[in-house]
Amino acid sequence: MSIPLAAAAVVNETWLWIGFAGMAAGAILIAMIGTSLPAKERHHAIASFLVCLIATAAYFAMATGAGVLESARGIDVYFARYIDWAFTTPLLLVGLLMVGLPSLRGGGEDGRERNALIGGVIAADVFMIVTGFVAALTADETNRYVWYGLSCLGFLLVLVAVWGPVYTAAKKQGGETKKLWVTLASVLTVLWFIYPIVWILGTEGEAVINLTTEITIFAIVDLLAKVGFGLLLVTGVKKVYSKRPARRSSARKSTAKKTTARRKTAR
Ligand code: RET
Repeated sequence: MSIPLAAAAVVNETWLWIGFAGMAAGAILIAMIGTSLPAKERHHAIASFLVCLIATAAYFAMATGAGVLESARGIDVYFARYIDWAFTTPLLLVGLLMVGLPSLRGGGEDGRERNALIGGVIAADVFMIVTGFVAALTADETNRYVWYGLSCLGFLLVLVAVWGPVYTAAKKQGGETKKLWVTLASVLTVLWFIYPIVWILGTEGEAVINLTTEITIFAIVDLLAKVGFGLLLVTGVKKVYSKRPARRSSARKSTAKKTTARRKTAR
């Protein structure tokens, strides 16, 4: 069934404004929950807040027409999405990795390995978004699918890292942390799979679904992947932290020891 053009434009704009309002509400809610998190864990709320803030701006740009361009193929490309995703997807992944990877004290070889893993995941993710954007702009069909394939490769690398070394680390942490990580990683994986599917079925790919359906699905999935995931993360971290027995970190203990020793020698 085809919708009259003017009516479709109204529906598109309405969904973009729903996206805008939902992201803004999510940002406020996450910031409020963030204030009740212990200082050590507050970075989760800050990252999730930023994810929603960036998306609020992207949806505002798309709803007002500033975030869309006409490609060489003559289709509307909502480029604001890709700018949004280039910043928000790494933030979401870092949130997941910060739950799964154990906190390190002292650094050393473990710290280098951990940094390389985080850097690698972010690089593969940004590669996925940038090549996806190039695919959207490419007029030649073969080339477009080459870019799409490259983007899917980036996505695969992200998933391999998440369900490989990060999962192994999360399992080692055990208990509530492991449970929270598995929930977050499963939600993220299922939701993220929807993006390349909608893309290929949508106007940038095979145009099996119309622009209105595409905008509607992206708005709903975006809200779930950003606000829903963010809420799951901050409330989950709050719960896990409140169950953890209070303990002084070994790093702080050793600093305290060094300070006492220094004070003694000074006397
Ligand atoms: C594209 C098209 C090319 C192939 C692939 C894609 C994957 C996109 C993903 C986006 C995730 C966005 C999120 C945003 C909100 O928080 C670029 C659509 C693989 C996975 C989670």
